[in-house]
Amino acid sequence: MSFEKTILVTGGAGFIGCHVAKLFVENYPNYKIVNLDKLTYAGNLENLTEIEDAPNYEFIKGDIVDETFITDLFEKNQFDSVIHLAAESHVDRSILNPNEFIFTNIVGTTNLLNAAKKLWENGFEKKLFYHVSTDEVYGSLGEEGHFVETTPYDPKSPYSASKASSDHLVRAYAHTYKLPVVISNCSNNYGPNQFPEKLIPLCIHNIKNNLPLPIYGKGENVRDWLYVKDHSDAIDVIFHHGKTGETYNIGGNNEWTNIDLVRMLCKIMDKKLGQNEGVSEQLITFVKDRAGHDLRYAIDSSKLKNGLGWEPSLQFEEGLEKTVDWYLSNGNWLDNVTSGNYQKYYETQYVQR
Ligand code: NAD
Ligand code: TDX
Repeated sequence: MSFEKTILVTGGAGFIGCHVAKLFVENYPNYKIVNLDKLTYAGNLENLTEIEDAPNYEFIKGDIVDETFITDLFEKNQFDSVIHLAAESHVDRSILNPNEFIFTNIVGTTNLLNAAKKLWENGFEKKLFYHVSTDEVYGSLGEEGHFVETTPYDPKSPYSASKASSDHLVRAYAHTYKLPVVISNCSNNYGPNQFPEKLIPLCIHNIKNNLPLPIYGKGENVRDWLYVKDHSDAIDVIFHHGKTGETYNIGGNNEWTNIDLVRMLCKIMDKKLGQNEGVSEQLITFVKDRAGHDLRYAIDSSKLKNGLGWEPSLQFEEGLEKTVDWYLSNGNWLDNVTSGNYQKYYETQYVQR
């Protein structure tokens, strides 16, 4: 079977990556999608059952930090494009153990850049290295203002510093070697398949199991939330219509303090679990703040909206209900990912506070 393009998706067994992989496999049967993932604690092949037998899909287990493996993989597969999502992605883990973030997010990204540069050395026509990044590279906002694409970088956590570093490397390869790249910086995602270490799925899991809902500090920190399928749609639009060399901010225009968000989630959970309103809220527990906790993120995505016509499609409450429905009807998924080392990680977390 011959394909119009062969695209490497990295981190396609993770939360956002699995939605991107499914979107591309299902919507573009003329593209071959190769999903490369190390299957860390955050990677899960159960996220990909819908496409595992698709004729235009292949999964490869591997580590982007392994330079020789990556160089060989590019030579063997002759990729036309890369959509790079593989990363260590959880801020709290980066505070506990920064080194993994440096290896995967910085060294791993550089290995991919080098392999793409080598493979495409005879011409960059129709080639693209798409780097998926985060709004956290811009640092933390006060009460007012939004991040725009020209906001100076000011990362504050080991995670965001590693992502900022990878963004700089991608831009440096574009500038120095003319590698065709595009970068998007997105706000907080939520939705099906997110590992229950991040705020929303952690609270869903804990309410289900009658466990405390840990709110860092006073719960006044603000995040801008976007449904994961809206993010994958934005990636599709930018991949196909974005201007090479550009950066696009992606956001939900949907700011919530953590405490207000968790209260809304508690109401939805009470309704879905058929219990009296107020039952889940009793689990809210204020705990020691995250070290260096960024106060507020808010994204201005008007460049993407005005230039490429993308907008978020879901209202937050609707998206949260869909998310809760997914977790409640995928109890096995949740049980599987919370077995093994999950409990051990949370014990370490709680001791720290
Ligand atoms: P995730 O942690 O759910 O998934 C990361 C995936 O990368 C996993 O499948 C993991 O196995 C894989 N991986 C990790 N190290 C690897 C390595 N060395 N080699 C190969 N694969 C490896 O992350 P996510 O939330 O889906 O985030 C995906 C990307 O989007 C990341 O680059 C992240 O920085 C970015 N991002 C995330 C958010 C968010 O809210 N989650 C927001 C903006 C940007
Ligand atoms: O138990 C918790 N209690 C709590 O109050 C957890 C896990 C989080 N929080 C707070 C910290 C943040 O202010 O909730 C907010 C959201 O936290 P996370 O879900 O850990 O996300 P955040 O740190 O904002 O980073 C996320 O968005 C940007 C992703 O994890 C990153 O990968 C992405 O780049």
